[in-house]
Amino acid sequence: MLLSRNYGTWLLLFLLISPSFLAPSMSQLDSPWAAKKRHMREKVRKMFYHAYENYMKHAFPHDELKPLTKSFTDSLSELGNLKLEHLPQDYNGSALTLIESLSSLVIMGNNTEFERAVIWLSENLTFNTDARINLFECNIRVLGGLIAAHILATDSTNRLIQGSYKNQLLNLAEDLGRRFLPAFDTPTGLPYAWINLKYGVMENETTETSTSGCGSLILEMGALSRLTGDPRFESAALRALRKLWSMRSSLNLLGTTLDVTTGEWIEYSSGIGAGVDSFYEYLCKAYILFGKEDYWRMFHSAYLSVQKYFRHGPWYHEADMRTGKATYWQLTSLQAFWPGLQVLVGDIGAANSSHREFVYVWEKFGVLPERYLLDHQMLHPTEKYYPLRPELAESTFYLYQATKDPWYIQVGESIVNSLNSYTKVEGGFASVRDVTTMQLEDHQHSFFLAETCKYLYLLFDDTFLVDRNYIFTTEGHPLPVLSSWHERLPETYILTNWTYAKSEQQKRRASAMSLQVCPAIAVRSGYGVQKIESACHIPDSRGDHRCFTDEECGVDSTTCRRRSCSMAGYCGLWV
Ligand code: DMJ
Repeated sequence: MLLSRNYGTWLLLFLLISPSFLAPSMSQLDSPWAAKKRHMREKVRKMFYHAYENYMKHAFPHDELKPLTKSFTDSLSELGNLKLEHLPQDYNGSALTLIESLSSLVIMGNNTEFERAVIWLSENLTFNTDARINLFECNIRVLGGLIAAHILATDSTNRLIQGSYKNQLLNLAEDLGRRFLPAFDTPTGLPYAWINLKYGVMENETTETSTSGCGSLILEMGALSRLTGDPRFESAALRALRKLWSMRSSLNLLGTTLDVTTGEWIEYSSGIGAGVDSFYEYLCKAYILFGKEDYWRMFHSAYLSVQKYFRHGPWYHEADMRTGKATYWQLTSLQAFWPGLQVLVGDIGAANSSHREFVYVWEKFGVLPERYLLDHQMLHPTEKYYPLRPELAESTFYLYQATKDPWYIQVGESIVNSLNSYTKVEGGFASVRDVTTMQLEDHQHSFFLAETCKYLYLLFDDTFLVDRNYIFTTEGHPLPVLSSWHERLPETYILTNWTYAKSEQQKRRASAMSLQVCPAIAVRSGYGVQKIESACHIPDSRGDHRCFTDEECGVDSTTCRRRSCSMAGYCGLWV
């Protein structure tokens, strides 16, 4: 393991930031795909402004737009599906969609509008409000949005504001971060899911939270500490993350919901989707952003367990954290971020096959339904909606960056066309209530501007990333990878075991990470031959490999193929 533990991530990071990887060559510019990309980029730009301008006209400074009735909703306080009881009469919202749009404006080159927005927020935004907000949602959307915008505003290469900007967004972020801190005051250090911005944790507040709710705070809070010099934000988030990790099972699996006062699990079943998704994402990205070995170790063990216990071919089901036994066979729209994360660690083969399954379901329905029952091959009866989620566009962007395979451009085009045909209305873009009828719902979520449009735009035009080194938070807000934020640099680079990704021009070295996780291989190192654990390996039920049915056979560790039971009653790769 010691051999190439940092290798995949750093290699991909190198590839993602390398100018030759990003900058289009002349022949690329001349290719038919270049024209297609320019055309699609303009289509996405129009989509973004249609959503943005309608928000500014009908909903700003409230949180989100209701595109069918051209009105607004102050949804920040209701995010996480709980209703707010404490919204003051004069509450005007938090301009959530504007904050979420800031980095997208810069990526699309609209510095003037960005500057206008920064000035407005500097003069008008306040968090001293009697509003009960969801910590996770407020962290990824508001804190993340402000921090990313502050960094963009102070980055001289953007030629933004400069003179007139006096760190107002950072001051707002710091104020918000301070209001988060009382949530962490629990016996376990795991934060409450809900907090009142003005009064802190409320009486009789629920003690239930989710794994992603308390385990995906480290990027924003860590960045806030690095920017302000106040270590309290990063330590609170890190303490919670460590506590959460200590609650893993012997299989290195976590559940979905837990109690922050007792540190006991409430829901033992989990997968890679709702309630857990960004926990995995933040372990990996925290390692990239802060360079701490701890994050990598946690991520690596967690990733192997996901591949081992949740993966079934290209699909990911849920499993009980205690036994590893499958619980729910469901594909959810949120899971579609996973191939993007796999690209970051270099497991491109696995990313590609799972991405294809999500594309298949997207094409089947025209958009991605919230929940699809894999065992019954049917939609979940009550979760037939598509709220303009970004995850498939996000993974498509990562896979295109890594492979330059034009097929991903076609996938992006199909996503754009579906969004325009099914969800565009005069007053913006509306969520789909039921993917079987394409009946719409009166809500344009802020992540449509923060993520969906941004990833689609970057898929067709990555100019913003050229010569830059950013990672994106789970809400699509860019944070720069700075050596000054790293405690130390990666230890080893191993120049063996390359895998190759398809490209327009030439084979490009992608990563050896996929060889580390699947299949099992033997690697020579200074310490002799090491066997690398296979993530796909599932042993046969019996040690002597005897069987009566295929179900008693496992998955071969080297080829990752399912073994079957022969006529003579032995498990093997018989077909
Ligand atoms: C976004 O708010 C974030 O990506 C979050 O992590 C989960 N997904 C939603 C959008 O689908």
